[in-house]
Formats: sequence, C-alpha cells, structure tokens
Amino acid sequence: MRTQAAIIGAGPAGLLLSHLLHLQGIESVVLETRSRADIESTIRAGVLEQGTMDILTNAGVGERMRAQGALHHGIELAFGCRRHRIDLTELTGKAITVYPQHEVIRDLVAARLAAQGQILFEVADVAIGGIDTDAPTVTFTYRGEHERLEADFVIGCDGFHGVARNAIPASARQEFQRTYPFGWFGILVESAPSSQELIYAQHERGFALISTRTPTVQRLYFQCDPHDSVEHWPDDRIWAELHARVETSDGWRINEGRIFQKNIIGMRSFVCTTMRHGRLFLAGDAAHIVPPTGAKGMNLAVSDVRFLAEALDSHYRGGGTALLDGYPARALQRIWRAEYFSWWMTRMLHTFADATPFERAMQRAELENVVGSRALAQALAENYVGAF
Ligand code: RFL
Ligand code: PHB
Repeated sequence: MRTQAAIIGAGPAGLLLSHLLHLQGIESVVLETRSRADIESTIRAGVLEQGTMDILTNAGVGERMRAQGALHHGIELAFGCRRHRIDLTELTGKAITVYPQHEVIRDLVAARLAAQGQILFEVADVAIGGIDTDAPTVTFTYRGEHERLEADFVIGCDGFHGVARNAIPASARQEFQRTYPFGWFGILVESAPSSQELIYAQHERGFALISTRTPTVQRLYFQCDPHDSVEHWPDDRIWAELHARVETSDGWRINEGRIFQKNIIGMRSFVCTTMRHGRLFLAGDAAHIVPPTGAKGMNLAVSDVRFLAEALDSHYRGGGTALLDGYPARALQRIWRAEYFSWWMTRMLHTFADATPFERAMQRAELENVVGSRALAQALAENYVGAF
C-alpha cells in the first residue's frame, strides 16, 4: 500500500487532517486501533471555540454542529455562595458552542467515507519506521494480515497513549510535564440543564463543573482523588457532594436525574516540543495534554492540523519545506498559551490539599479580582473563546 500521508489515529486530529488534505487533493490513509462504533460513542469534550467552528464549517462538516450545537455567550464562576457571569460575547465579540466531541467524530467519519476516504478500523501492532529517510513506512495488522503502508509523511494523531511520539528517539525528544494531585469524577445525567451556561465552581470541598450535552442530558464533574473508584460513589453521595460544592444563596439548585455513566479522569499538563522528527509529525493529544478546566484539548488538536494541512499543501504545490519546517514553532505558540490558561484556571479553581491558609486566601482574592475587574475578566474570556 502507498499513500501521501499515513495518519495514525481517528480522533478529531486525524480525521480532520485527512479531510482537510482531501479538500486540497492530497491522499491519506487513516489507521485506527478501535472500532467505528467505539470512536463514535466515546464521551469526551464538549466546548468548541469559534475558530474551531469556523474550520469545521469551512471544511463542509459543520451542518449538524450548527443545527444541534448550543451557542453559549457566557460562563459563570461560582464561589462564596454566589455566581458571577463572565459575558464572553460582550467582552470578546465571540461565543463558544457546546457540541459533543463524538458528534464531531461522526460528522468527520461520514464525510471521509462519503468521499471514498480510507479509514482502517481495528488495526493492531502499529509500528513506524524510516522516519529519518525520504520513505517512511507504517506496518500493522489488519483483518489478520500483516500490512505495510509506504508514505511521504507519517502524522501521529494517536493521542497521549499512542505509539507515534515514542517513535522519536528519546534522546531527540524534549518533553515538559506536570501531573496534578487530583482528578475529575464525571457523570452523565438524564435531566434538563440546571443552567443555560457552564458553571465553574470553586469550593473548599473541591472544584465542580456544571456542563451540558443536549437539552435532555447534563454533564457534571467534581474534583476527586485520581485513585478513587466509581464504586465508592453511590448516586446519593454524588448528589450530596455536588449540592455542597455548588450551593448558592439565591435558591438555585442543580437538577437531579438518572445517572447513567460515571468515570474518573486524571489531570496533567504535558508538552512534547519535538513535534517533528524527520518525516514524522505529531498533532493533538499525541504532542500535548491540558487539564480540562480550560476546555482547550480538542480545540488545540483542530488548530494543529489546520497548520499542518496548510504546510503539506504548500509542500505539494512546490512551495518547498518552509511551512513544514515552521510547523512546530507555529503550533507551539498557541499550545503554550493554552497550556498556561488551562494551568491557571486549574490552579484558581481547585482545592490543593497542601495549600497554606495564606495560599487559600490568595486563591479567593484572585477570583474576586477576576470577577471584579473588567480587564481580568476580559483576559479570561479571550483565552476561553480562543480569541488570539
Ligand atoms: P484522541 O481523541 O485521543 O484520538 C486518538 C485516536 O488514536 C487512536 N490510537 C491509535 N490508532 C492507531 N494506532 C495506535 N497505536 C493508536 N493509539 C491510539 C485512539 O484510539 C484514538 O481514536 O486525540 P486527538 O485527535 O488529538 O484529540 C484530542 C481530544 O480528543 C482531546 O484533547 C479532548 O477530548 C480534550 N477535552 C476537551 N477538549 C476541548 O477542546 N473542549 C472540552 O470541553 C474538553 N473536555 C476533554 C474534555 C477531555 C476529557 N477527557 C476524557 C480526557 C473533557 C474530558 C473529560
Ligand atoms: C464538558 O462538557 O465535558 C466540559 C466542558 C467544559 C470543560 C471541560 C469539559 O472545561
């Protein structure tokens, strides 16, 4: 088998890149370890920046997102029993859309298959070779057969636990990371949204987030021990904890409903600045992770592949390698700003068990400053909507 771009991973990064390349007349093959049903049903992100919506719309895959996504013009910060609105649109002229990541995946898979795009699901034993040469290869097992794919470029869009990043020799790889001493307990609930807008709540018992998925499904999270187990959390205990953390003095309460999914996720900040080695390029979670407090992960995956698609287009149109060479620096400029914002939101909103009383007082003072100062609220809003 031979193609121009061998793309590893059918997440938002891999599928969108394949689609953007197709629109530019560049061939690709996408290799994915999971099944189509699995990738189309895994619950992850929800918040799309305006720039992400524009890219999806311009690529012709934004129709369902525009029809079914919910446009949000603000978010709320809750602390000290009060809710404070950050008016994103008034402060930045932009908005965000809540549209589930697995729906983005469904739209992209449908678009790729309608255009006879090649996505090979349920591959195994994926190995990358020859990235220091002009003829890199990917070998893998597909339907019981050992296969070899030759390509001009290999693009690692295989997430944090994929194989692509580790195909770069450790001695040539530079990585920065921080893990946090807490995780998020996430639940999906059958009930109407408790709030029209997302609520990020700081409380001494720990952070909580009120988000939505659809008009009948809520997505709620609360800070937890990353090593805890969902078995320790019967529904009553979850509701008691959420009510305690998001209590407000105006009588507003979270709508309860049937909890039909529970999971715990760890939190880390991670950047592999070596986003290119020879003919291998990394994009999305394969190269960087943000804690979800800033809602940036999928948006970064989308902006990475937009830069990469432009660079490959320029290369194939005879524009040389300047854009390909410049890809890591261009992508990293945005990545580091999103890393900073996600770290800052995480630090401002979570309870750190080892914080001194003085540090706790500073955390509260920072929140008061953000909601009390137009300049600080605007800085938060610009970062949240991705207005840079
Ligand atoms: P993905 O989505 O992890 O996709 C990688 C794909 O590669 C496959 N794969 C392989 N395929 C072939 N060979 C191998 N060896 C392979 N190894 C792995 C995997 O099966 C998978 O299908 O990476 P991608 O495309 O870079 O996309 C990144 C985003 O998925 C991620 O950043 C977001 O979900 C993060 N995120 C959020 N991002 C936002 O922009 N807004 C949000 O509101 C938001 N909320 C979240 C989030 C992530 C969360 N979790 C679960 C970590 C909320 C949560 C709870
Ligand atoms: C979500 O709806 O899953 C979500 C929303 C906002 C975040 C993180 C996750 O910051």
